[in-house]
Amino acid sequence: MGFFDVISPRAIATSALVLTTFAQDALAAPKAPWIRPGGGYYGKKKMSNHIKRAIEGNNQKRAPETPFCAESLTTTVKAPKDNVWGTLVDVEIASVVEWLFAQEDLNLTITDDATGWDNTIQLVEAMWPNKTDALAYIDGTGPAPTKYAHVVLNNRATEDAHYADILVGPLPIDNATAKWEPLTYLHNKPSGGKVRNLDADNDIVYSEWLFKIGASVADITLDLWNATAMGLENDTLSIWGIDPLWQDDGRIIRWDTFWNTPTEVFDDSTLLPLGLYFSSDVTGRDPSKWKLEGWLYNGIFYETTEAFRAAYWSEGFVKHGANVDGDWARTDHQGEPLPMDSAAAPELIAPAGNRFAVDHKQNYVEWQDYSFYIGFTRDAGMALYDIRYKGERLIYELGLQEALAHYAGNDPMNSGTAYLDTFYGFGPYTFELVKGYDCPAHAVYLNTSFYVAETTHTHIDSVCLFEYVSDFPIQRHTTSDYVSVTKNTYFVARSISTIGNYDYMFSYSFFNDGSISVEVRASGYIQSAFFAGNGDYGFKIHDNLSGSMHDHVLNFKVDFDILGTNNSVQLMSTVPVSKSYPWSKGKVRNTMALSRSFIENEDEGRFNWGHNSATQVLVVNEDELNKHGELRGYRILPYTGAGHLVVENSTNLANAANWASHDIQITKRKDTEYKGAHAYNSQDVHDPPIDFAKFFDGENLRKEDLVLWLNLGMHHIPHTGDLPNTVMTTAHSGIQFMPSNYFDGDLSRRTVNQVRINYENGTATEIETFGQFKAAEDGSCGTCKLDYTPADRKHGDYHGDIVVRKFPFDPNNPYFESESI
Ligand SMILES: *[C@@H]1O[C@H](CO)[C@@H](O)[C@H](O)[C@H]1NC(C)=O
Ligand SMILES: *[C@@H]1O[C@H](CO)[C@@H](O)[C@H](O)[C@H]1NC(C)=O
Ligand SMILES: *[C@@H]1O[C@H](CO)[C@@H](O)[C@H](O)[C@H]1NC(C)=O
Ligand SMILES: *[C@@H]1O[C@H](CO)[C@@H](O)[C@H](O)[C@H]1NC(C)=O
Ligand SMILES: *[C@@H]1O[C@H](CO)[C@@H](O)[C@H](O)[C@H]1NC(C)=O
Ligand SMILES: *[C@@H]1O[C@H](CO)[C@@H](O)[C@H](O)[C@H]1NC(C)=O
Ligand SMILES: *[C@@H]1O[C@H](CO)[C@@H](O)[C@H](O)[C@H]1NC(C)=O
Ligand SMILES: *[C@@H]1O[C@H](CO)[C@@H](O)[C@H](O)[C@H]1NC(C)=O
Ligand SMILES: *[C@@H]1O[C@H](CO)[C@@H](O)[C@H](O)[C@H]1NC(C)=O
Ligand SMILES: *[C@@H]1O[C@H](CO)[C@@H](O)[C@H](O)[C@H]1NC(C)=O
Ligand SMILES: [Cu+2]
Repeated sequence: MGFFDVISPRAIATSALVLTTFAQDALAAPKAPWIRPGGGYYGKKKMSNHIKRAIEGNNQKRAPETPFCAESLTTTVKAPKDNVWGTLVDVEIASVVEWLFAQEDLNLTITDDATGWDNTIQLVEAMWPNKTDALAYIDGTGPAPTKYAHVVLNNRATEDAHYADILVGPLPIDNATAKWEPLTYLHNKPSGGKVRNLDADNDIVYSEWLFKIGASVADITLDLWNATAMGLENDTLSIWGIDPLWQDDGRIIRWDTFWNTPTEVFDDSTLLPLGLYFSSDVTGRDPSKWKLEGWLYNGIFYETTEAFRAAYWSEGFVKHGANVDGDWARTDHQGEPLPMDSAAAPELIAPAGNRFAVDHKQNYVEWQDYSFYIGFTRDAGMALYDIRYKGERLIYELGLQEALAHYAGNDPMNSGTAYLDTFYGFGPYTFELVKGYDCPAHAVYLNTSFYVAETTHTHIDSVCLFEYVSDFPIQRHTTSDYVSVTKNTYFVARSISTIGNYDYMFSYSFFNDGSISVEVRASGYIQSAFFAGNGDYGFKIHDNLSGSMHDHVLNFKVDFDILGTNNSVQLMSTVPVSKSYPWSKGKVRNTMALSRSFIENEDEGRFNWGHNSATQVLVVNEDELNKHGELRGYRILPYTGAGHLVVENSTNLANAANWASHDIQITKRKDTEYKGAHAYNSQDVHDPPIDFAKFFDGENLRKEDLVLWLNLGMHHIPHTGDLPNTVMTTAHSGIQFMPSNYFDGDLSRRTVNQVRINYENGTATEIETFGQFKAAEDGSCGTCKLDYTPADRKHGDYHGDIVVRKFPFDPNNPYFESESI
């Protein structure tokens, strides 16, 4: 533990007197050639009375006296209602699993004992309530919604292997009343809640297929790379390929390729493609009927292994070099240390402790005037519910629906890759956060958990909640008499999911002006391509390596409730006009004006950000005007770049990701259209369980409960700077929701974390701090000790997953085991 003296706020206030001397010099210096009308810079105006009154008013509303030093704030709170979007508790999961195994008609086998021809339980989690029931409960007019479990069965004891979505309940389980039924209403095709499983034989696909093929060309792989992929201990190649599998003409076709394997702990195999591809028809569940369909090397396709081998060993065959592991692919520190870099770097501290409250049991958060609940699912990870400002709901639900990474290339591997990541699930890969790196060390951390194979895994400290002060003020203004400036303190809820090679960071931020942002950043290893002939699809970024171009598109559901559920979307554009006015002396003036319209129905409900950012997208309540007669609402705008999928009518995806085609899509909210995508859409791309396009059937969107489906994304063309890892500074996309005539003025005036300094003749004559240093002024806590330990000294607490067995239920013997993909 290191104890450092922190200069007292009071001392800061005093030293401001000194500092203004320098400020005055700076102010005296510039002589702008023109003066903007309305600017107070050169006009020695006196402070207006209304500003004075506002300041006096603020002084009267000073917070009650609180000691300034740490650990004085109440950081727990009781949620007003139980979190109806929360997870099931251990005993609930255990009872559901026990009950499921007792149902003979389900014919279930314990996962550990199961072969590829047994039915198993894939998932047990809380079923979300329908919105009307949830609203009745949280708004105080109805009972808590009846609890059910959402269960997914992996039914593989059949030729037609499939996943089955079922509902089990009510909870708590009572043998007399519990039942299961297919969960059909979320699928928008007649499916009985079932989705075919193309992955059913994953337990034998290597032993019975891929390694046999690897062995069949061992002479070639040894000659090319002095290595094999045949299921042996000494293999140093791996084989894997496209996702989703090709699903055309009733056949299921794989394309796979060879990769070098890392020689150290670093996960860089996706940087080591080798440029040899093969295709197989794996239709049906009998590997003896699967068929190798050909080889591709250096742009030449060979229909059989014999043809490929003959060509390979013939004279003049062109062989390319390999991509080989090395320091270039490893993320550890390399190169000359940076100047002064080993000295302690700046760090944000929370000297008074955290200034927000959490109900840890209900995952409910209050920060300043905001409150919300946190939900968590296997498919999409963290989501926020019932986001309120001063008790008034702004958003019912805000959460990720699906994330797509769509590649392209001159080879079938890259051309055929279009990951739909909820198949793998964001929940299971929401790993423990690293304190002081992923989030500030002083953040509040929450656990998340998910079901897998009759256990629940808990990721300790995998969601973080923290307040931060940005490096820029939210407000400022200077005149020749005073300067006024307000800190930009904001609140963040964050989690990170590592899906295979890629790490997605999700940040939901709440600001003092009433705005909210949703941001995604990405890091981790790119999935790269072999360089040969790939110039139109990426940069050459290493010896034999192409940074394979791809689009990331991440869809978020935002169910706004602006002053109730009857909402509309208004478009307001700044447009050029040529117009004459009574005062324009008969001349037409080329100028601009506003043009307004409403999105009337779902036929108009899919569109992109307007040209030149000139169109505002406003979610409004047409029946709620402010006192000036304007519609109260929230504006939706891109924050740091947002985008949709460039590929049109993707051959890989068919109908599996119809949500990716536009920036903004608006539907009438329905219980049957709860999710924009199904986690198993990749299993049946032509006729997926949830085809988003089917949501659009012309329904009215004026004064309705609306859902906005918003895409964040990046057109990612990896360059040398993506080696060894993509960096979050630039792999970044965000969207903002900002109040538009929703509040009477700028809400950030309510923070006392601002200062006004009046000055005259080289001296600060008045320093108004609005009560923020009250305790210090009393002398109760002039200097406070900061309990500060650099985060790096605490990493010994990093755990990985805690696992608790659910069948048989064994809550007292947790163990550690982490899995990644
Ligand atoms: C139940 O599953 C087993 C495999 O676990 C399978 O052999 C059997 O045929 C299945 N029974 C029925 C009725 O489907
Ligand atoms: C419910 O049924 C299961 C299986 O038949 C049994 O093990 C369990 O004890 C029963 N539970 C109750 C509360 O009756
Ligand atoms: C080929 O690999 C083997 C086993 O990994 C190794 O012993 C041998 O040195 C390698 N040969 C060459 C030419 O790199
Ligand atoms: C791997 O081991 C097998 C024996 O298990 C041997 O035949 C083969 O040559 C080895 N391969 C390499 C690349 O060293
Ligand atoms: C997270 O899990 C750990 C280990 O089970 C436990 O000690 C801790 O109390 C949990 N945290 C919360 C906020 O529930
Ligand atoms: C491919 O990589 C090898 C080393 O593995 C190198 O010798 C060769 O020059 C590279 N070829 C190209 C075209 O970059
Ligand atoms: C919402 O609109 C419906 C008719 O479209 C109306 O019946 C209902 O009263 C409205 N709700 C509110 C809160 O205004
Ligand atoms: C999408 O592409 C497929 C195959 O090329 C074609 O059959 C289908 O008509 C296309 N659909 C649209 C909407 O363009
Ligand atoms: C939720 O809504 C769906 C679709 O209308 C309906 O089928 C289902 O029964 C509802 N669930 C509950 C618990 O009422
Ligand atoms: C500032 O200087 C002016 C002119 O010298 C003088 O009239 C005024 O009283 C001074 N103000 C203060 C606060 O000293
Ligand atoms: Cu990328």
